[in-house]
Amino acid sequence: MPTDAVEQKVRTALDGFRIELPSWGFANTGTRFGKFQQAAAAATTAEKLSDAGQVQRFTGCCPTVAVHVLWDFPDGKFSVPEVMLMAERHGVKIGAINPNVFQDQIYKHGSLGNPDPAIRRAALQHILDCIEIASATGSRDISLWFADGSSYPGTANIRHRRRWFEEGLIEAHRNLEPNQRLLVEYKPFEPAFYHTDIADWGMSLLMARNAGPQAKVLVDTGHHYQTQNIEQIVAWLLDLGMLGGFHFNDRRYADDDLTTGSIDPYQVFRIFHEILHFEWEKGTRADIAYMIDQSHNLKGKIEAMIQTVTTIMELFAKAALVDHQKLAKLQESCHLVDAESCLRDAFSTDVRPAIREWARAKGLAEDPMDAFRQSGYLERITVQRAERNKASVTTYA
Ligand code: RM4
Ligand code: MN
Ligand code: MN
Repeated sequence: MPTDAVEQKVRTALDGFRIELPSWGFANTGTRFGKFQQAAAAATTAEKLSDAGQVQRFTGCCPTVAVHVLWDFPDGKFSVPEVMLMAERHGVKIGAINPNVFQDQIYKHGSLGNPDPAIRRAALQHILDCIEIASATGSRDISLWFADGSSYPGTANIRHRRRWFEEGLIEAHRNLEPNQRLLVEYKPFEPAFYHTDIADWGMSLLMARNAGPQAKVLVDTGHHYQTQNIEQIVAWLLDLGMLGGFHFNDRRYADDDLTTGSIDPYQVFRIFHEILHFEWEKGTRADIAYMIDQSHNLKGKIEAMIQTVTTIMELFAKAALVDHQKLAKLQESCHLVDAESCLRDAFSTDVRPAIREWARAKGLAEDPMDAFRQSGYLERITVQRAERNKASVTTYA
């Protein structure tokens, strides 16, 4: 493809591309064996939003930040004005609202799937509070992930729990404003190791369909068994009008929350390809919330996030280079080698010069990582936060 055609396609693709950052991706996290402290990690909502603002400043495509209510809104809905002000100060907006029905002691045996009706009600109440917070922040999506499940055979009534989930989600849906959505995430295991109440995309799909028309499925790329064909799930959900959003990350073994594209960039490309091919075929944009859900225990938080966004932009841009018309014809006539090559040609194209060109035209940094490193921000926050972070060492046991 001639350079100016590549530039043109990349420009159009990136102009309409937005991806949401996770507030929790800037805080100190770890494994179940302990946390490794980073001197520069964010500890407060203000710090998380400030760090997210840096990623937005240098990449230009992350204007919103997903938040976890218990971690980012210490006083629940009363924290909303303050958090919104902080976001504004740092050049970002509040995005998806994530309820937390997995951390409190009452959730030891589940939230909406708990056999105790009082605990089910408490979980539902928290979700309803989050819907209210979403209304106050102007957020469209309430993003639900449940840790519910059981770890030993025979210890839970799987059917009853399914029905309780259905009831809870229907009730949550009833409380949505017309423009809001419930996104239902699935995960095969962890923290439950025998059964998980919403374990795969089919279960999410059924739950979302039962809840109501504003409920959709959220695909976290790390929440699948090995070798599962994620782009097929994406294609099916698109075709059914049920794909609500993504949590991007990469994995090698389980829910590893590694940097997107670090293990298998071709898979991310294939996912974007399914979406862009669908959009080409329908002549309309798919209504999808692209979000990142990563946890960098060893890499510098802000640098890892810039690396992620840059990688995602590249893979999205590559997918935008696919010649859809040509591919559709090749698929129809079953020209297998040429159809596959049509994808591979786009994937093999170096889009980095075109992205630099796009950034220059937008007045953005051509090399976001380098610009961030030159800015002195990291040195500044390291000095400001180091002492405090050292004092908060946590261990596994
Ligand atoms: C879960 C899931 C959720 C995320 C939590 C912290 O594994 O991916 O989306 O909010 O982790
Ligand atoms: Mn997730
Ligand atoms: Mn996860």
